[in-house]
Amino acid sequence: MSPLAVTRTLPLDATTAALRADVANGLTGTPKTLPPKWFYDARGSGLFEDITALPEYYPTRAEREILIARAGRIATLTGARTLIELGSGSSEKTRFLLDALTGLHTYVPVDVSESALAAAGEALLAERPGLTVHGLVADFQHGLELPGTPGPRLLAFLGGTIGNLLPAERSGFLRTVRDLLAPGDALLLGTDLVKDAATLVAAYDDARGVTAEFNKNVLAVINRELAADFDLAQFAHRAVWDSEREWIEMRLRSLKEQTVKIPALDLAVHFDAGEEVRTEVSAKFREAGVRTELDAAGLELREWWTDDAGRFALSLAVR
Ligand code: AVJ
Repeated sequence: MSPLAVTRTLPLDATTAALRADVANGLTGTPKTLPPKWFYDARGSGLFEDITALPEYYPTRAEREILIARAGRIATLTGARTLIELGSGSSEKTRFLLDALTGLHTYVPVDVSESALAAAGEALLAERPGLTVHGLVADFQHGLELPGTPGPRLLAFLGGTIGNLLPAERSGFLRTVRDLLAPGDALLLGTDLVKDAATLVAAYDDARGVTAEFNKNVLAVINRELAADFDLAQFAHRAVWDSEREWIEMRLRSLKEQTVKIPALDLAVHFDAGEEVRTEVSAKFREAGVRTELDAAGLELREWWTDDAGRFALSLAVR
């Protein structure tokens, strides 16, 4: 078995520097915000895995249903020799693609979570000893440098994670993707779809409170990395559907007036009672919107597949 290669494009101290900058900017602005990528330390990645099994959180199951139904078609249409997966997480759903892509030479999982990458990479190598696996610990929002791998390449961005980007970030991201693709390469994009508010809110505010724990985990990450003193019990989880912008917002609401110290930033952050920090935007899509956004980035939508219940979509686009 070939060893698992993992490349960190950002050194560890750059990750900490990015966290420091995000926390300093996000908690001194109005309204307060924190970027969702900081949920995913080892505990947060584990909590997200738990979320995907919750009865209320349908996106993972819906996307799996589409992948199972369409993997063969995706393999035929793309003939991919390299699969690049952004935000690969546990790579669980990727199995269906990997099994269908019979000509595959290299798999490049890209994730901010080194723990998730290493575990997934090792498991895959054990199952597919012939496959070259080259993990990248990277933040794909800040430019991607991919290893030279054989084409045609299929770049997969699953789970609906593109919805975590704000509209301006999304268009920048899609342009970056377009620039990474050569003619003949393809993008496989997972998007959660607009649906009734009750279903959406329940998916982000589950009865067992796993999503609440996941949301509060960002405070635990800041406590650990920046020596802050957030009391997680003094913040409440909220999930709000914004019907204008068609996105879910996760927020943390301060349960009392309080001041939190963040010594590593030489910062004291004041919270009014009831003040909210936006910790995640999760945009929901429609076919016309996805087509328009791809088009604006120089990508052409070729296939649009949904699950039977029409909750989630996979798009196949080419340059
Ligand atoms: C994995 C980023 C797509 O936005 O639905 C799950 C993360 N947040 N529950 C999403 C998430 C709250 C998830 N993504």
